[in-house]
Amino acid sequence: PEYTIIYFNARGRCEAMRMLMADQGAQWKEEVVTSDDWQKGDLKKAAVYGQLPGFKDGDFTLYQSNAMLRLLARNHDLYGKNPREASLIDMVNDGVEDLRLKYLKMIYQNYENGKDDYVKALPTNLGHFERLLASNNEGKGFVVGAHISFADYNLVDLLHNHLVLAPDCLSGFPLLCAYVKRISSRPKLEAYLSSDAHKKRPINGNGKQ
Ligand code: GDS
Repeated sequence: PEYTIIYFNARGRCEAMRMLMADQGAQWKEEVVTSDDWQKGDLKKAAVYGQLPGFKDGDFTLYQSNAMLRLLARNHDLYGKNPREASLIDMVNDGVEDLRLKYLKMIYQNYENGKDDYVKALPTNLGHFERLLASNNEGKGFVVGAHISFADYNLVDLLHNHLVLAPDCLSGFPLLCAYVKRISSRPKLEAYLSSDAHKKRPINGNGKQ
């Protein structure tokens, strides 16, 4: 395989990369880190910011999940056709990151008491993405430009997680709803999403979803 993911047994911050690689026909291998391995401390010391995931492209090692997505985007031409498109793709991805952080905070720190309020705020948080989609090709294609980008994989992954958290969360958003179905049914991506590699891997490391 050309790539290696070093991470805990979770979809977490790596699933958008896995979706991208599967859809682009890239090969990767998984080095799964157990909490026992992590407790030993050596891997934490070796990680640039003391956290996982880590990622290898041949002999090149990288940390920070969004940097990994951008590396893959540069390697596979998934970063727009000019600087303006690239910047819009960054803008979408930063918005995905903002919502992912809120989601992770709720999942890891406040699931029991915070889930209801989190779900109530979703129409506001998801509405931004519905409008972004509407502003590009009437919402019929990708979030930016005429081709898929790394932000599409990241956004669709985040929406998949939200559909598990709150199955009706996209009911007021017809474009997002059709977009998730359209992207998820790209043949190589659909094959990955229906494989055990995806289905049997928990969404989050603490078992909440
Ligand atoms: N910005 C980094 C990236 O994008 O790569 C974030 C990386 C990160 O958070 N890694 C986590 C980690 O290595 C696993 S992702 N944790 C072990 C450690 O720190 O020693 N993170 C905030 C974020 O993603 O921005 C979290 O909320 C993570 N949660 C998500 S899992 C605690 C528990 O189980 O509650 N022991 C760990 C919670 C935790 O790390």
